[in-house]
Amino acid sequence: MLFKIENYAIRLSSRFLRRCFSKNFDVQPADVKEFVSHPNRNFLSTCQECEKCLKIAILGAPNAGKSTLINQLIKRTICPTSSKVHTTQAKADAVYSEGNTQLIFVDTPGVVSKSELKQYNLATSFQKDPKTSLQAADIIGVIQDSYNIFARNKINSNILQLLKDLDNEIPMILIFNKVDILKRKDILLHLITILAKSKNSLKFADVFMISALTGDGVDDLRTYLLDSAKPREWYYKRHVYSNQTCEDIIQQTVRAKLLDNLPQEIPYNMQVKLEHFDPSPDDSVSASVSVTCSTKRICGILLKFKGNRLRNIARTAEEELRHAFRTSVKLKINVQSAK
Ligand SMILES: Nc1nc2c(ncn2[C@@H]2O[C@H](COP(=O)(O)OP(=O)(O)OP(=O)(O)O)[C@@H](O)[C@H]2O)c(=O)[nH]1
Ligand SMILES: [Mg+2]
Repeated sequence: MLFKIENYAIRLSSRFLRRCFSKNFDVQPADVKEFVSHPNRNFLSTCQECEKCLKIAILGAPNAGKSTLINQLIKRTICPTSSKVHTTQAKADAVYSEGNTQLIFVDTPGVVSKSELKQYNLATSFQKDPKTSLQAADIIGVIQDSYNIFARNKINSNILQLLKDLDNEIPMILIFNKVDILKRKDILLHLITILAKSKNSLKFADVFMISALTGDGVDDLRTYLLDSAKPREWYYKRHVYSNQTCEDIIQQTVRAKLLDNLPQEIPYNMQVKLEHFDPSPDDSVSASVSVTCSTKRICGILLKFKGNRLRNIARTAEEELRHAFRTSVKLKINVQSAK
């Protein structure tokens, strides 16, 4: 039965994703390479004349606001965000196409050290993916949380190490985020001096001060990146916004909202799985997701306040998915206990 449901979900998902996402799209990543190396003549001449592309790897400490910024830049809530650390678990491409230019943002998990990886029992992607995201990047955006008094005065040592290990020199920009909650804006000038203008600082091509939450400064950053794009064939088709499947996006969004709404470590141990995904002919989507808690007591915490907590999680996830897919989304969350 479960197998049937999964197959059904995947079959429907591929139909829906044909519009928005690359993974189940008729051009698979492997095919894209083929397409690039053996393009038809018309396509090649059009591309070579006018298409531009830029791949931007976004690096930052956990919770710096990387995913929130990418969502603002691409104008869709594709990347999961929450107030807790380690929301993004693996790298993912988020794509923005405007006119003849395509920007590919690589969202990455917050950079961690080997000991943190072990201590918090994190997947190996937390260490591997920030590094691999740099391999094909044209530019690196380092995000600094300007509100975090413990971290804002220096570039995270794990990031420094990653940048030091790079074989090629890749242009970098420094992005100070969360300026909306900074009471004293003059602190930013001090931060720029010590992080970008001192003798020992990294060489940043430019510095931006933004609020990924309110969108302040994000348009300028997007324009800068559009202007920096290089004449090159696009990697994704115009209507593709992500290399993730719809299934991934729904699961990650629900997990992020669990992180937002449940106390402490509890949500990190929950398993989220898409059970059913049904796009209607009118383009609206209904989906159901199961959340498996380790014990009945944990289920009780999720169902607290007469189910209002769970309803709130479903409603906020629905809103984000609506913004991601640009269509009406109905989401049902089923809670079950592993024991
Ligand atoms: N006030 C304020 N909050 C922000 C801003 N940008 C992000 N946040 C909040 O910071 C928290 C973390 O944002 P994320 O985008 O999930 O951060 P991240 O760097 O992707 O985090 P990880 O994936 O866990 O490494 C969320 O609660 C966001 O709403 C900002 O500009 N201002
Ligand atoms: Mg993130």
